Amino acid sequence: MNTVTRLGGFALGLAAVFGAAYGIGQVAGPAAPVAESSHDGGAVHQPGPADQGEHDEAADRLPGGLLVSDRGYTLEPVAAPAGEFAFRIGGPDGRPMTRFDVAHDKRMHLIVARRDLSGFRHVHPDLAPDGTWRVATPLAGPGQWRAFADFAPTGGEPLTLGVDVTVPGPLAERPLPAPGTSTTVDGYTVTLTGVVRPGGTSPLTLTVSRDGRPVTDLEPYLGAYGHLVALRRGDLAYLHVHPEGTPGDGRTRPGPAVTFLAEVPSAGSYRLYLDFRHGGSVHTAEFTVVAGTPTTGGYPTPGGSAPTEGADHGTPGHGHN
Ligand SMILES: [Cu+2]
Repeated sequence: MNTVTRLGGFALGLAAVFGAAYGIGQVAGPAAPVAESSHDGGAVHQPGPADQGEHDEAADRLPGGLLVSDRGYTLEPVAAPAGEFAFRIGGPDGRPMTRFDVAHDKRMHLIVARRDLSGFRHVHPDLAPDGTWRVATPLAGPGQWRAFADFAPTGGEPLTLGVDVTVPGPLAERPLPAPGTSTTVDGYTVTLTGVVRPGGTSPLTLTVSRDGRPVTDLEPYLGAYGHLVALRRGDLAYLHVHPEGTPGDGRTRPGPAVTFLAEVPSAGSYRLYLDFRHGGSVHTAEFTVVAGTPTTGGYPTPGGSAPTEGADHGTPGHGHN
């Protein structure tokens, strides 16, 4: 397909998707522009109704990122110019949130990945006074994307909301790379040690080397020597992963090893994305790991045919290029 045509369709498609989402937001909540925050400096919003409480209990059992709306907060994509991704976080009072706490050095972490777990990006949007977050679009081409907003609203608990965003165009689903304990990115080799156990917290250590030598001068990134995101295959559950130690605490070394504690809720395949900073740039090393009993049934495997019955992915006839 002609590139210009394809890009044109891409931009129009984005406008259409965001336009639709924006319309829903307008109907569902107060649309009045927020001239001034209604915070009174003291009161903390308490979700009152009993059904809200039950909802919260259910949500507490879920991994992050599966819900577009949780605990009164809603992730709302809004119309944006071509080349930009924009969204708001609707607050418990229905208005866009404008106050967020800093977590991991930022007030907002936006993570995107295609539903096939390819195309991962981790970016930090800018907040406009009206509560709109904007960033150069991290959606790198056509596909079914999941966008995660990871944030801590002032006065509320940290949470991660997720929303689907479709970027129209030729769809080429990529098979999930095979599980492995070593990968290369930008000239770095990163190895993974540790066993991912379902239903608990698993220590994972990632070790960075370059040209066969350990990298011992990693640079702090987001308040740590690495930032790890894990997504579950099948539903893109967004898992909590905490780095062990912080730069400057007197015991945490700037590489070559960085250790994380990953909470893995179930058996299955996960994709790990390690962001680390070295040489003034952020690099992302990716791994596929399997927790518990491998769940290969229903998914296509690289280089081979696999049963596709009952799978969302692997529709017969899909090209894997
Ligand atoms: Cu971030």
